[in-house]
Amino acid sequence: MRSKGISEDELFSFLETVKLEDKNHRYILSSMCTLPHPVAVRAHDLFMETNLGDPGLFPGTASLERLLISRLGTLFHNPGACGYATTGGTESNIQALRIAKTTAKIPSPNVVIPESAHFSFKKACDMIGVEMRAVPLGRDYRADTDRFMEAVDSHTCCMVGIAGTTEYGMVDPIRDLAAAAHKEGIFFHVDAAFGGMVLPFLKEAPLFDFTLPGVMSVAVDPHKMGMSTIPAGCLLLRNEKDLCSLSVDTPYLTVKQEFTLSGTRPGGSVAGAIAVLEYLGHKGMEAVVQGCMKNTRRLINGMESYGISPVVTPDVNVATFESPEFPVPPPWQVSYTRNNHLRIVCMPHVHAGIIEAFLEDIGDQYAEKAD
Ligand code: 0PR
Repeated sequence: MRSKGISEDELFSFLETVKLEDKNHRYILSSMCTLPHPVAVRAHDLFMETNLGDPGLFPGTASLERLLISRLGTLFHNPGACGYATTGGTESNIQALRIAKTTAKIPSPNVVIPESAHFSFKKACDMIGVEMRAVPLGRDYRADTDRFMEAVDSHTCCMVGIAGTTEYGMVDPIRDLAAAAHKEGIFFHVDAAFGGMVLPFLKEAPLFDFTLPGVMSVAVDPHKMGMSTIPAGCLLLRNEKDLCSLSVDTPYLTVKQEFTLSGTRPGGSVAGAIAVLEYLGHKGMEAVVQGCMKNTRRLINGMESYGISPVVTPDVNVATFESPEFPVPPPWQVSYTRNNHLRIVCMPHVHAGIIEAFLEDIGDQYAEKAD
């Protein structure tokens, strides 16, 4: 550490220079995060110092967390759902698996997930000491229910379905998986970290939420399509007793028990998340999400016109393509899936003008290759 501090001017000149090294959002086509909505930034700023880890000190902020859970529970057809704001999909998935393991009380438990599941499930299974069984997908890049059930046995404490896969933007057959889990009496968790803020705003979307009796928990991330500040995830549970199965005693705090993974927890990003929902309402979210889907379709059509085929027709705004024969020119930031497919996420910051600029650059590469 410096023995004597530097001036504020010097400090911020240093910070601004460093920030210039970061990629510009104009060119970021690979991220499931986006520029936060201005009302999220303002709300985050207002609640900057609050700590939901000691909610008795911040009852106002704690009421915003309850409002966020209640709004999302209602959106997912269970106004009575309980839950809390996590740091994101990773924490929500870890906690869902902990709940499943704790409540099942099965010796040598395993968790069955589709191969498309986010790597956070690997971390979760490592941490809680359960066997992870990853089941190969069907040809449509969705979980194959029959194969899935072949991996399930009397030691299975949890089955997982993904509503909006990270790599291909697909929704698993959640209805079938949830029904099978229900029949077997197995805890079923839906990872809707991405799709949870997309599917409710589409005209024809597959069912993925508490409408299905087998669905016991849902992970959804306001810091992805919810345009909040980071970190803002939510874990929702059908039954309060499941969440309470994680409770530990916190004798010297303003509340005597907590079930969260983190201790100190930001109130700022929770305020940011609820601010966006209240400000935009269902209609505003619909406009944002449908705009992203329109841009996804335009991108797919545009790429096809250069002979670059889509791998699938995605259920959410993630487009994947057979790898083109030419490189995607910098400074565009794209990503590649484990199968080496080009992947582009059409987040709200990737607006129509950006898609056109990208397609124009791809068109130039295509023309060069043809020469
Ligand atoms: N579940 C799903 C379906 C996800 O897509 C992700 C993250 C998670 C869980 C984990 O969420 P957290 O990262 O919030 O814990 N999906 C993105 C990914 O891994 C996260 C991301 C976002 C990565 C922005 C890069 C980036 O620039 O691709």
